[in-house]
Amino acid sequence: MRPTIDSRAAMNTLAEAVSRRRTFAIISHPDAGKTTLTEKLLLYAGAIQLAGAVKARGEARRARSDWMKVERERGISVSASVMTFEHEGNTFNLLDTPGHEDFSEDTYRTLTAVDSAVMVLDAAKGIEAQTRKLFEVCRLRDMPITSFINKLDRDVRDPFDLLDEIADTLQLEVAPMTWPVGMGSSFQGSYDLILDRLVLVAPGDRQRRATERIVPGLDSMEIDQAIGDGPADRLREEVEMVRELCPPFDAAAFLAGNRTPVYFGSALRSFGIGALLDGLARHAPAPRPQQAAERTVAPGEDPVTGFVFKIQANMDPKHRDRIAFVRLCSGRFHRGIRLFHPRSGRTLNIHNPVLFLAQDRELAEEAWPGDIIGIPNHGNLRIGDALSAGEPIRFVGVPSFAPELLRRVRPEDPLRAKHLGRALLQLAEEGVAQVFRTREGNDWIVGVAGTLQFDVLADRIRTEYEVPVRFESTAMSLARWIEADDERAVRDFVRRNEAKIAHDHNGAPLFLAANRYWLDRAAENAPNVRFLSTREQAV
Ligand SMILES: Nc1nc2c(ncn2[C@@H]2O[C@H](COP(=O)(O)OP(=O)(O)OP(=O)(O)O)[C@@H](O)[C@H]2O)c(=O)[nH]1
Ligand SMILES: [Mg+2]
Repeated sequence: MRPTIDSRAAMNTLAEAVSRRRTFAIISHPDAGKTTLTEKLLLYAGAIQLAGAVKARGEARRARSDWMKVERERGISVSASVMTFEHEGNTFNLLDTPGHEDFSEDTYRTLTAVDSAVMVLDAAKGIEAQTRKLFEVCRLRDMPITSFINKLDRDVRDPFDLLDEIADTLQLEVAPMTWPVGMGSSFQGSYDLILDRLVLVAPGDRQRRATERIVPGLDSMEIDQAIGDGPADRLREEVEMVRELCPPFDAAAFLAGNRTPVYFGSALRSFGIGALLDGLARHAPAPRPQQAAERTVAPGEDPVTGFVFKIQANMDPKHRDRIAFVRLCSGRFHRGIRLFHPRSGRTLNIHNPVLFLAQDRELAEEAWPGDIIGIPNHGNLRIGDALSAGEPIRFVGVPSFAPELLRRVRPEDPLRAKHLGRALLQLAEEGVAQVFRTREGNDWIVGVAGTLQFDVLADRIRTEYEVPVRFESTAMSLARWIEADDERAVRDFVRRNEAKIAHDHNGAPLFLAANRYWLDRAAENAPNVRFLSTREQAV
């Protein structure tokens, strides 16, 4: 059938919408400045007028429900947040991730929903442990990385030194896009190596978008007048060196994940944000094809598909709702659409999807591939679930990791045991922690990657479900999902090890072991059974 004019026009809008979208995560070690940068990007794009607005909104929200107590007390992010904003005709979906390793599962899952990442470095510290780990996860996915070297308003390390460190420790080619002039109290701005012009920091209000002063060319005397003879000469020398030593930006090398464009700036002083945002608009990839178990899904396909990569309950205490964060992979999504949910075999009516704007949620009338939408639901959507126009599709790559720490959890008041069970299951579905029920004794065991997760969990169970809890140590320290080609092998293993078997919130069986020795012994005795430390969420 020849396409009609109408369907061709529709194709154009889909293709165009896809080409204008940039969906990226901001990643780094704790405290490098991700949340500050997020806020300044919103400020620069005009999505907010005053920095502090995102935090203020957070504060207002936190004041109502203190489940972000850990966040407030320690000044760290514990959960990824999504922000959608427009800038010069492009739609950006930004995901600010937590840097703390105890919350890294949330970050790993977030990385499955983006097409590229911005890696933030603290210029005084360079590549830190968690940045490196997150980078490795990106590399496994061949994800293009844009680097932002932050905190130039402080006395930091030599920029050449920092570039060397990125290149050496990450085996990544570095292509500086801007070059800083001075640092700390003598930080004056940066030279744009692509547009060949000097951009000067304007002293002014840190909370507003800074007005930048621009001096074109490297040879003009104007530069000497603007920053002084000494710094001007030094800049000319350094720019020459950079051009000799570093490869130029190359789109293909960037998209393959081999070369990173590097920007210098100060999120706190709102400097270097414009160059970064323009760079993302120009070079960061538009929504990429997504891998499903059955096939690869191209963003330009008409039927709508998407997958759930995050669940967050009780975002709005007034509504006690659960929001499934869905990354759209293909097609034009609209409010009221009916989507097939392969895991349950049911069709869902999506009548109140939301978009996450800087200061508010808004009903999503329409959304496109690459967009992140929120679907309020009562627990029928889970992490890893696919949605489609009818195809029984399963997207791959959203992982679950075996926990590092296990504790038994009990309610302070035994009469609240049932409530505790409900709370634990809901929070497990959200991915706040893993929750296991032992076959013998029906104990609740929670598993986490780091102890801070216990704090968040206890806080949320207490404030959102009104069940004060305590954690007790258990004799078990390792949990592994068990699987076999022949279901009977699993059933047989479960029967023989009844006392050491638990089930996760999806009902999948796990083997709990006191230590490595017992795990190895069990594995030797059951050669047909696989003991898995990660598990695909897609079911
Ligand atoms: N001097 C200076 N301080 C900055 C800059 N950017 C951020 N900071 C400060 O660094 C601290 C951490 O900033 P955040 O933006 O919360 O860091 P984060 O990376 O989001 O931290 P996590 O979410 O916990 O991983 C805060 O005190 C910021 O004010 C900067 O450019 N210069
Ligand atoms: Mg943060």
